[in-house]
Amino acid sequence: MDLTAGIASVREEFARRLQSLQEGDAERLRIDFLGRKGLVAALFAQLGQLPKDDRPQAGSLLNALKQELEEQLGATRTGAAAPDSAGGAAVDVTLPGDPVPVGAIHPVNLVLGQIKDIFNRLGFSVYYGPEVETDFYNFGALNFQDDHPARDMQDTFYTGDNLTLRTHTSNVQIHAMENLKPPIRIIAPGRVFRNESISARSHCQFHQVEGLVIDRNVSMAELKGTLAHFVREFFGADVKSRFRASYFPFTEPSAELDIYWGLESEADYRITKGTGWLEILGCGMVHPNVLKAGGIDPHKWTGYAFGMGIERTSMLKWGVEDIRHFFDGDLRFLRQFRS
Ligand code: 2NM
Repeated sequence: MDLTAGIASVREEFARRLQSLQEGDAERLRIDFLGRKGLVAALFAQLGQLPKDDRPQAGSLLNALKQELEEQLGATRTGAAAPDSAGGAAVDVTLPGDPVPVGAIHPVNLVLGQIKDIFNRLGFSVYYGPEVETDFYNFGALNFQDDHPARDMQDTFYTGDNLTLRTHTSNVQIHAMENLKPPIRIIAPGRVFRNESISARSHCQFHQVEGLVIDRNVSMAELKGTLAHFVREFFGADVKSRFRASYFPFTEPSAELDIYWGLESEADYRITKGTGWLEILGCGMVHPNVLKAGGIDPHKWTGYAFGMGIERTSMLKWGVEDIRHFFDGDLRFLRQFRS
């Protein structure tokens, strides 16, 4: 038989079989045409009977046929063949695809982004430090006395002899004092850890952002102006705020900033303990001992610092009632922050 006619008839036969292909029959079809004793192999066997000069061209025609049939079979297997050429087993490629779930920025990062923006506009840059920290950077340099209760195992996670999971981001400020030359204006965001039992109000991990300014003649007045500006930007221009004297080991004098929350609902009474005021952040003038520990001369430079909890701030901003939501990874919670 003429080889060209043979090729045409095999191709025709293959198309006919493909047309009426039933699910699961593709392998039979492959064996019949492309198997070791299949129709294509039979055509290859005829090559030897051709005149020598005709063999190369006939060979390449056969190779092309083999490749063509393989491709068509491959297409039916992946289901990509159009329905009219592949029969019942094909997939309707015109159907819409499966939806791809779209994520959302975590509310901790959302609030942190807003805080960074506000302080960036005031000339602060962002500075990071380690979450596992030595006693010196987490406590000693921050003017915590050796018998301070925060150093107790009850309150702090120890990971080694002299190593803690940091209990605040204030360790970053000491690194910044050591590594940068004043004037310094930084905010330090990050994860912190406390050995507390987990409840709606407290968690063993949360996030803080702290700030540090060191310059010549920095005053409490500048601290108050900066933080009053911050709360107006963050909570709205008409927010009422007040400074209240407080105590921290690393600052002197120290203060806390409250915003007026209002006393309209029963929940307002509960979260403000009946006062209408809510504590937002702690702050103060950096203690001379802390400047010295960071290698800065307290006779030449003064500074102020502040710190706030990010989850706590987010809970106030959005009325989240349980801090555990931030760490559960529950999409029903997280999707509410999709912008
Ligand atoms: C706060 C409240 C008050 C603070 C102080 C320092 C440092 F290292 F500069 F002394 N960093 N952060 C500070 C002061 C933090 O958080 C409630």
